[in-house]
Amino acid sequence: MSDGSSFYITTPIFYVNDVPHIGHAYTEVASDVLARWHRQAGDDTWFLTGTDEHGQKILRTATANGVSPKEWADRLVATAWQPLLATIDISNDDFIRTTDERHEKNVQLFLQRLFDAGYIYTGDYEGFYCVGCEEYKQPTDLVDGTGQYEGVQVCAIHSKPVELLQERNYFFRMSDFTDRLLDLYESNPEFIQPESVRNEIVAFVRRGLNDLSISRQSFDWGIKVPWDDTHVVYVWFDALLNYITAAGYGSDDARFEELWPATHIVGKDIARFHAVIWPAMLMAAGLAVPKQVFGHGWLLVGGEKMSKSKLTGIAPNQITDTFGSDAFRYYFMSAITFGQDGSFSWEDLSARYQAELANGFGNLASRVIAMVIKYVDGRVPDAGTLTDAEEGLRALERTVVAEADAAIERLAIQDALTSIWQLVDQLNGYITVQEPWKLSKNPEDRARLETVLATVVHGVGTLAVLLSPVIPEATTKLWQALGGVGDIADVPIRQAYDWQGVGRVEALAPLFPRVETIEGAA
Ligand code: ME8
Repeated sequence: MSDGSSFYITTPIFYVNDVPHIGHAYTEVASDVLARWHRQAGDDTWFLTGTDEHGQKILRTATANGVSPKEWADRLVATAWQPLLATIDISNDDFIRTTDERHEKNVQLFLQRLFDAGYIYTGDYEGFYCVGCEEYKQPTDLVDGTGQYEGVQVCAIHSKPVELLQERNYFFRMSDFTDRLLDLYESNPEFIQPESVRNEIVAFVRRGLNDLSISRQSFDWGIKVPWDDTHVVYVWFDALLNYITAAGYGSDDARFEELWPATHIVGKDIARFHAVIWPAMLMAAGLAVPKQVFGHGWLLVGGEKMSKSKLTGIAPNQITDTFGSDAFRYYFMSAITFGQDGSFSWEDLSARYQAELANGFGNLASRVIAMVIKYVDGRVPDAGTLTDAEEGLRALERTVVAEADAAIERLAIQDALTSIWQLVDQLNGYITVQEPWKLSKNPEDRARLETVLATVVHGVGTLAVLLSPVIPEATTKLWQALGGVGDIADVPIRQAYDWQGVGRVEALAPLFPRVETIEGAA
């Protein structure tokens, strides 16, 4: 049943200079799990993702490939970024591209409003710019280059030289918002999460903010500044606005009122843009700041942040082709604490797949269905007299539902899975102790057998409902096999223990079959 809450969640919009890797997919899956959970809880949920298509980085890649930037973006969106969503089973409600008319038009509207309100002025910019980051750099952001860049200063993130910019640009009076931002962080400690990201950003803003250069004149792949078409809007200023242009800002005010503000899920690399520049822009426009900015950690491969430019990139389908999309989703949500860095390895993925999904959950589901078919002809029996063991499992179902929901509320996806897994383990333990295969041999034990089977069917159904946001494909199959009523995604997750079935089960093929070869494994 809906409690009427609205939940608007976003991923970053990704650069289309290259194809997605598992880092991008990680952000998508985490946001998708949160969106699916809230949707299934009956909350008024909207999940937005999309692509960031302007700026020098895209322009240079397109030029190097001999096509226009728009052609390049169209190609990458159609062949890589939209297909990614199907590969990992993302349930987004909208997909925004910064080249959409709904976006471009309303970025101009927003900028014009800031200009009219006196927040924009003309100034001269001189400093360093990293095209990889699409960001102006301070000298303290640079490090000594190595190898082919020995002797020059390079961007600490991309390990590539920065470019000296000298341009006449438009500036946003961001420095005016230093105190208001600090007040926001203090009065709403949840605004930036996790704590480590929050501390870093608060310390950064305490040092004082500079005004922000928000236009570029030396190239034209961008949205034109409305009062001066010799300038295009700085790509980050343009990109951040996607969260409101997609929600109806400037085009459907009633809808915008309903949806905004959003929870932004981003990597910690870009948390500062979202928790400093973005709320300052919104404050200047007289709009509400985001509900929350959560900066998750890095996926590390071989101890380093995985990235295409450092050739450690792994494509999501390298994993899903072998293990399936559910395993991809489960693995990254359970193996890594959301908010901390986590190492990816094929060995770890493979071991967890086998132990947790195949042997733990998958085997439990198969055994339960198979026993109901074998011992009671597929008809789910009614429970008779309950002993402490059954009462304990029923109570655990309720505890786990409450714990998991509370964990999702604080975006602790891993904790939610840890709670849910108590039920997997307890059900497996219960079957071992009750030995239904022995009960089935003795007609006098029939009532007890029925109670045991009713209890495990109930527990497995509750698990299916609770795990549906994380492993939607497997739980849909299990739900059908259990004779669950309706679409599993519509079963109220906060009352998962109250699920309804038609009273018959059907055969179920293994949910997580044995994986013999591990493609891409070292
Ligand atoms: O920054 N581990 O886009 P982007 C975890 N267009 N997550 C990773 C990752 C890794 N190793 N590598 C990338 C941009 N990510 C801008 C955003 S939003 C208004 C504009 C994920 O294509 C993570 O979410 O460089 C990170 O923040 C994002 O990809 C960067 O994507």
